[in-house]
Amino acid sequence: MAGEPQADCLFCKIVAGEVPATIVSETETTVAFRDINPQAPTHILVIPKVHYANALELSAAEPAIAGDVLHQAGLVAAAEKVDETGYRIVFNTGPGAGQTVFHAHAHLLGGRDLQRLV
Ligand code: IU
Repeated sequence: MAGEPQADCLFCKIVAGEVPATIVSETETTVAFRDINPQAPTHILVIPKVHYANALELSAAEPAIAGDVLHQAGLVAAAEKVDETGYRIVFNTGPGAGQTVFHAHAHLLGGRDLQRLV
């Protein structure tokens, strides 16, 4: 069923505590943890506890939870003190954009000079 945990999903396993992760925050609807292959001094993934393949599917089915992910990313940015210098929130969507884990997630990147993308 939509939103239910998927047996073969790494991030569902992190939500369930079956795979270890360095968790920096947890709410009723979200978990935030450090990326194992950080691309910046602060590189944190904020994910919904429910399973949707990408941010668009999440926002279509559960707009309030999509908002929670974004809100939580901002709170984590402030906790990491990257809000003063600036940070980037990225939702890779689809293999062509580099998405490798098909459970919606926001990358929060900060702590270094971030090249302008657009
Ligand atoms: P992507 O947008 O789907 O490519 O992001 C997936 C991220 O998940 C990527 O940056 C990985 O380094 C990260 N990750 C992780 O934090 N822990 C893991 O066990 C695995 C991937 I596998």
